[in-house]
Amino acid sequence: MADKKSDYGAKAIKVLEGLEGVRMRPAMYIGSTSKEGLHHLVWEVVDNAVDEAMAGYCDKIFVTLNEDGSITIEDNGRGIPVDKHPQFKIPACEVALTKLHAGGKFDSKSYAISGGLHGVGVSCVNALSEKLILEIKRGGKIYKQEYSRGKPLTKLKEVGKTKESGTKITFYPDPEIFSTLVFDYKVLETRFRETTFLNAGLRIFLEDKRKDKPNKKEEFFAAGGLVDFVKWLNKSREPLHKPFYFKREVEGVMIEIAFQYTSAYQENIFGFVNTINTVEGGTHVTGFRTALTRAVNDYAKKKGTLKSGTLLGDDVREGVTAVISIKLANPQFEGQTKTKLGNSEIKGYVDSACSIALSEYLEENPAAAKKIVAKAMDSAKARLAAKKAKDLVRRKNAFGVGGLPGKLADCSSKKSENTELYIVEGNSAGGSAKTARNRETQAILPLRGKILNVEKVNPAKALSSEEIANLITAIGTGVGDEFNIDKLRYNKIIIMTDADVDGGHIKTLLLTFFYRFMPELVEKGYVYGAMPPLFRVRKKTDHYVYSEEELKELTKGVANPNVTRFKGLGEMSASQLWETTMNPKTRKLKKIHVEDAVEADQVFTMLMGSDVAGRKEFIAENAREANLDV
Ligand code: 0RA
Repeated sequence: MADKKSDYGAKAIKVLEGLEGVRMRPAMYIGSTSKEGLHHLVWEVVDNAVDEAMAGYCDKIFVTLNEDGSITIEDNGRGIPVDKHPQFKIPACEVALTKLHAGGKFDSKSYAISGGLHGVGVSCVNALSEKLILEIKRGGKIYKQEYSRGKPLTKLKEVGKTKESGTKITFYPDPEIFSTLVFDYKVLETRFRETTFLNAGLRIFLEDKRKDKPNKKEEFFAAGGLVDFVKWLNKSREPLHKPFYFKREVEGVMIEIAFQYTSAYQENIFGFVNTINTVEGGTHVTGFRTALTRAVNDYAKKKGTLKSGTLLGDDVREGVTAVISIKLANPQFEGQTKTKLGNSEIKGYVDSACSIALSEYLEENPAAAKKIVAKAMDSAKARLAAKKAKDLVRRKNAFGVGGLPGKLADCSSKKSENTELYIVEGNSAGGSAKTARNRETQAILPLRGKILNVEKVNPAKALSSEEIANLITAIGTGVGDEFNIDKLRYNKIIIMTDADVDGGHIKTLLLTFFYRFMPELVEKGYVYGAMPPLFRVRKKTDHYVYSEEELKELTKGVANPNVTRFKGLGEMSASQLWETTMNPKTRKLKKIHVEDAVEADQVFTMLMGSDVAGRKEFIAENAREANLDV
């Protein structure tokens, strides 16, 4: 009797481990049930097609956002096998779609994506779809099968003949599971561009056919793979040489690297493992950094350019844009967002392969090598100057109360959980904000006009600017290698500028500063944009209005609406400013996200760098959102 019971228990657990488990705890499989999780479904299917491309059987993937809100992913690979599965006695494709972890892994594809949240299989997509339609072209025939919430609605049927092969999956994400069902074209676009850069020769076609969205169609294709990737990343920068590229296999690990130095002052290194963007870095990135520092130092010493001392890693990486893409069978992902490669052997593999390739490259390309060394030596000089400037900042600040800038009206609370720093455009608005604020929790730092564009000057110059020094001391964390999040003096940093072009520009300058000098603040969600109202509409009571659409809505059918347009923060009284923009109970704040490091880097370089034409186009395209949505 007891035995029977435990038998039953084991069976029950088996069932729970199936697709029921995926529907019960979707976040465990796809990370979340919000926008990110929704897009994860797409990555799951597309990654399977990309695996097929990596194995050499597929060169086209079509992704279509359909009129009815569903999405179709079609590839010209071999097609998921349809023959009877020996164990389950149903077609192999049905196993792939209904059994957990059975998806895409029949044969041992050496680099199949298998780490972190990825590689949970198409069965998860099926489980979390209200409806899914599978179409396979294989062996001269076309097959079709429909599913709902992971269960087959029909048997796999033969529906026609064909000379082609491939897999087509259309799915409707389940409204019972997801808080949003709307795919974001931009998110898909960014990802697919990246995917084609990482898989030279693969074409991805993206089309938006949805009724309420602008119709769009794009083809992503990079014949030059990683070389095209660094060129694209540098399109708003001034390159110093032709991109370097190499590809080598070490102990079964495919290592592929491209880089190009530019006249910029930042380093931009992007790591990928099995085409997954490793935002937190890892052993592959460390291996490259080590090799680059050593190779440049060795070369500079050998040629007699560097007579004494050593160039630091920071010096050598100034202005470099690099993409490191490795493919391996068993990646171990670590870190807060599971985007850091942990495999310890990889550091050595990448380091030794790179060291040889880099030394060869420098020897064979003396013109490029000379520029790279000169850049690193300039950076070392600037670093020493910056150290002096930082010391100066420290001394300057010693004159303020408690080492804080004189212009800062600090809050009285020392508990950082609920304190806020308002960075305010203009001294007059700063004055109103000081009157309006809650003195206990809200600190005000007024800015005199525009801050320096940190994208266009070297770090030493940026740090010697008084406005920037004030910002750094008020925030408390320090910058660069001295940055320490534990020293952050406020729980929110709020940028409050006028809702006009100048205000937008100041906001972008500030965001550039944060992104380049204190990226962790943006990544961890400490930085916000204040949302001052655009209009006041006087009816029985006063209404504050934050957009043109809202204004239309509110004044619809009113003969002579009483509307005041706020041109700037300075036009509001202290009490209006409090009510509309500063009172935590009634204000609107917009959190600044760094959605994707690659995307953010592009936006910042374009907005703040020297590519004027690109900037104009971007601003025209993105209008008001441009300054907020980065
Ligand atoms: C298992 C085995 C084979 C291909 C696939 C799965 C496959 C899965 C997906 C998912 C989307 N597109 C796909 N394309 C292929 C290889 C079968 C063979 O040996 O012919």
